[in-house]
Parts: sequence; structure tokens; C-alpha cells
Amino acid sequence: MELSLYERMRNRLIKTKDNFKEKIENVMYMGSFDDDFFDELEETLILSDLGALTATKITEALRAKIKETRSKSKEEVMGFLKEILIEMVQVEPVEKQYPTIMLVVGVNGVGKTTTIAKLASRYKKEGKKVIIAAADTFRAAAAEQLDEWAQRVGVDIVKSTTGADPSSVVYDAIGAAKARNADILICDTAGRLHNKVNLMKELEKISRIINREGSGFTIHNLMVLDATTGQNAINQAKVFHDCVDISGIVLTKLDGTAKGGIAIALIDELQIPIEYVGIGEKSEDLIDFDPKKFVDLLFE
Ligand SMILES: Nc1nc2c(ncn2[C@@H]2O[C@H](COP(=O)(O)OP(=O)(O)OP(=O)(O)O)[C@@H](O)[C@H]2O)c(=O)[nH]1
Ligand SMILES: [Mg+2]
Repeated sequence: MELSLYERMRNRLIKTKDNFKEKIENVMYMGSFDDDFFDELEETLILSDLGALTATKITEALRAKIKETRSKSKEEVMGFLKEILIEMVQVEPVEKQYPTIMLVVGVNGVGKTTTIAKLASRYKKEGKKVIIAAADTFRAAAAEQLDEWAQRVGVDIVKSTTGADPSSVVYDAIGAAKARNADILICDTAGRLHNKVNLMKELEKISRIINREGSGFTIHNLMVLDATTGQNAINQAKVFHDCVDISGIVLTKLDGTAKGGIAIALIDELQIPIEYVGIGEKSEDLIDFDPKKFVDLLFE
């Protein structure tokens, strides 16, 4: 029997000797809740990819809670920790409205194009009219890769030649989306390093065109981040967010790491919702991210 996607994520995150709950339990069983305990806890959180800033915040919140309740029970303290994490991941979700234009951005190789295929496949199954735009005109193979996905998934694609201005592809695609009454236009972009100023300027221009031409559409800028890059994902997102207003995150390759902490750190530091999680290379390997369920899973 095929495992559900959720089960697959669950197995990847909890069925490893590296798992979050076990690591935290090891700290809990140190004995009393003294400074050594909090230091150890903080370090464990950092090792689980929660990042120094978020780890300190969590540890301090737990310290305050223990002081307030004078609790000495390990089970209770574990419960407090879970509550703190759940509280932390509550951010306003994105409201889905159609028609919509999604601009998909991120550094090289994080899984933008694959995510677009997954999104297109999902929305098509929901009965939506989907168009994808091949605005990665940088690599010769990029439009081909997207074209293949478009055929496989069965959605329209708007593309141009290699080297063309990506903004013009997006401009044409918006025209096509209007003419064909599309519900969703998803725009692929070239991977770019966040410290390459000219490439970030190019992205700004694409975003400007969408804002200018996309009247009548909700505009949704999606940042794709690779879960296996750890804390670096936070820096990437910050720089991209300064350039285009990121409204949602897709965290890919969660199947490639047993450290789920990065999801919590991202939400805490950016206050942007994670909307989807990628757990494989196939078009169905995309999960709607439910923050509360995710924290529950870490404590299973
Ligand atoms: N295991 C796993 N692999 C993934 C996932 N998402 C994408 N990949 C793989 O990551 C590699 C890069 O994916 P792409 O979708 O081409 O990434 P991209 O961001 O479009 O790359 P550029 O356009 O070159 O910047 C491919 O081999 C994908 O199959 C995921 O959730 N899990
Ligand atoms: Mg790509």
C-alpha cells in the first residue's frame, strides 16, 4: 500500500535516530531545570536547525514559564515547550483568491521549476485553468524542462527564446492569462544568488511588470527554499523579501533532512507563512503545510 504524503513526511522526520523529540527528551532527563539545562536545550534546538535567535527565544520563554509555574515535571515542561513552538508558528495564512499570479523566486537549484509543476498539477486537478510562464530565459534547458512538465501535467505554457527579457515573457503571459480567462498564472524565474545585484534588479523589474499589468489578479510572490541548506535559507529569504514582497514560502526537499527546525525558524524570523512543503521529485510530492500539525509531528 502506498503511504500517504503526510505519512512519508512523518516517517522522514521522526523515524531517525536524529529525531527532534528524542533529542529534547535526552536534555529533559538531565535532571533539574537549571542553567545547564537551558544551555543544553538551546544547543539542541540550534542543532535541530532552529537557529540561534529562535532557539534563544524559545529557551527564554520556557525559562519564564517554568519560573511562573514552578513546574518540576518533565512531561509538563515538554508540554510547555510544545505550546511555545505552536504559538511561534501561528502567522496569518495567505487567503486564496482567483484569478491569481504567482511569481516563483529563489536561488539556484532549490526546486522552483519542480514546485511549479507540482502546483500546476494540483490546481489543474482542482479544476482550475492554469498557465505557466517560462520566465527563466537564462538557461537554454530551463524552458525545455518547464515545457516537459507542462505537457506531462497538461497545462498551457507561455515561453520565449533563450536570452529574451524575462519581463517580456511575463508580460506576454499576463496577456495570455487575461485572454484565456486563466485562474492561475505561475511564473518560473531563473535561479539567482541573492548577492548578485543586477539579477535582483531584474527580479524587481519582473515584479514591477506583474504589479502594473496584473490588475484584477491577486499577486502572490512565492519564495522557494531548500530545507537542506539550513540557516542559509533565512538569509536568502530576507534578501529576496527586500526585493520583492514575499507572501508565502515553499520549503522543498524536506525528504532530504531529518531536521524540521528550519521550518519553525523561518516562520519566526520572517513572519511569512510556509504554504507548501516538498517531499520528493514527483508532481504529487507537495504537502499543504499545517504549522500546528507540523509541531505535533515533531513531538510524536
Ligand atoms: N528530494 C527532493 N528533490 C527535489 C524536491 N524539489 C525539487 N527537487 C529536485 O531538485 C533539483 C532541482 O530542482 P529544480 O526544480 O530544477 O530547481 P530550480 O530551483 O528550478 O533550479 P534552477 O532553475 O536551476 O535555479 C531537481 O533534481 C529536482 O528533482 C523535493 O521536494 N525533494
Ligand atoms: Mg528552474
